[in-house]
Amino acid sequence: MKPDLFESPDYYNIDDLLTEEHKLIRDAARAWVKRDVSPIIEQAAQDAKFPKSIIPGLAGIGAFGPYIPEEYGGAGLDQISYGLIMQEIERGDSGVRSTASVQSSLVMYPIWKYGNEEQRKKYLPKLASGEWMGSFGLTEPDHGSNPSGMTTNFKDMGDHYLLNGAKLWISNSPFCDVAVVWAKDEEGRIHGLVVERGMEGFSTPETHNKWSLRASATGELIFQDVKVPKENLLPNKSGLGAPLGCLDSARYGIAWGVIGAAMDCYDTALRYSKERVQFGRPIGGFQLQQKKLAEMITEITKAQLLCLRLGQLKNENKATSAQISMAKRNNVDMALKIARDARQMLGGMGITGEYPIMRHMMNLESVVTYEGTHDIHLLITGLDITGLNAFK
Ligand code: TGC
Ligand code: FAD
Repeated sequence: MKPDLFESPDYYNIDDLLTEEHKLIRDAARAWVKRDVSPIIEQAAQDAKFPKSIIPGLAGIGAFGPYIPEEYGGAGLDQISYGLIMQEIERGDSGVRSTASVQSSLVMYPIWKYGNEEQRKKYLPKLASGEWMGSFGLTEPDHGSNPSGMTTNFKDMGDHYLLNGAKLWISNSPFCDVAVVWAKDEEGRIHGLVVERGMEGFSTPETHNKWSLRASATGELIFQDVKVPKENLLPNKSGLGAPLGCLDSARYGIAWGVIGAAMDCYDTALRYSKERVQFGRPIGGFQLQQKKLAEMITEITKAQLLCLRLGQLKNENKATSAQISMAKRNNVDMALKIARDARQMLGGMGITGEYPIMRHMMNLESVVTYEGTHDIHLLITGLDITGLNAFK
């Protein structure tokens, strides 16, 4: 792969709206991605291997639990810092951001919010340091967009719970040490349970042959009569709103993250357009190429402003689930369209691993599907503005 020459676009001087702390955190994450992710990520994606060597570095930039309080090992940062870290990581690769999103928003967040003090102390510091890695099991083979239909279940056996079922499409599953698993009790109410690697009957087979998120490990979580200690049930929230609350946090991070992927595609295409000569001129001088670049920077700028405002609302605890959903949908769609246009601008070179664009484009095909598909998010906005439920 070519050297990482990334220069971040900031067409509306949005940096002026960030604090010095935000910029320091963002720049540290950016420098780490340039140094430790860019040189290895193309090969990791080609080999379809999650590069475990970067786990300590992710912990070092505060990517595991950016907003979790410091007393539990988190970085204790605000929501805009969290977003900026996700942006920088996804500028490197959506799969690496996935690993950080799952660890922070889908594993640490529910333990912090729905767990008791013992559970927080047991799990959060090890997850923050990357000593333990986590996964989040909501989706099942027959229940993706409709998680309320899940069949994974547990029975109260007196001194423990007996867990049965299966989860599919689970990021980090093949190497996770702990999994936050959503399952129904005997009354059909959904609860979160922390399942640990090594528990008998718990297995995590990897899903192979993905064309997308190849540098992220995806797999199943299978539970066959797993005896889960009673102290592993998250006691402070149950019902579908519990896992959906975690998704709010992860979707927010994705809305920021994909700006990073879009910026990398735009920056690469802009540089290429000034260097690549056809018909005796740099292709960047042709109107059709300029139209693509002009639209890209416009959409990136709009996405940056959307996220900044959403971050302010999150910091004030005022962001609604529907607002977060809109930002996830809009920004992923924006990034995917930019990746497709940028790839075309590089002609044949655009399909190679010499440049990051095709990898970003393929990754974004997963990002537009997970954490709620594009269409599901359209329906969330539709319900919010009309009051009429078009899901069912
Ligand atoms: P519905 O009846 O609307 O809601 C059930 C209860 O949940 C509450 N609620 C929420 N709470 C918090 N945050 C949200 N975003 C919430 N949305 C709804 C709701 O108020 C209600 O509470 P209560 O107290 O009245 O019971 O539920 P529904 O069954 O109609 O489903 C709604 C729907 C379709 C929007 C939802 O299920 C959905 O979002 N589906 C998409 C599924 C999804 O996003 N799955 C993601 C799996 S995890 C993943 O993809 C990780 S990828 C990670 C990576 O690698 O980065
Ligand atoms: P389906 O729900 O079967 O949807 C198929 C199509 O039907 C979609 O286009 C959808 O928009 C449409 N559709 C569904 N319902 C409606 C409706 N009511 N109206 C209109 N259209 C509808 N899940 C986890 O729990 N944890 C993870 O860590 C995780 N990581 C993932 C990593 C990857 C790489 C991928 C690809 C997925 C991951 N997922 C994870 C699962 C992801 O959240 C689901 O794939 C997603 O929610 C969609 O579910 P599905 O694939 O079953 O599609």
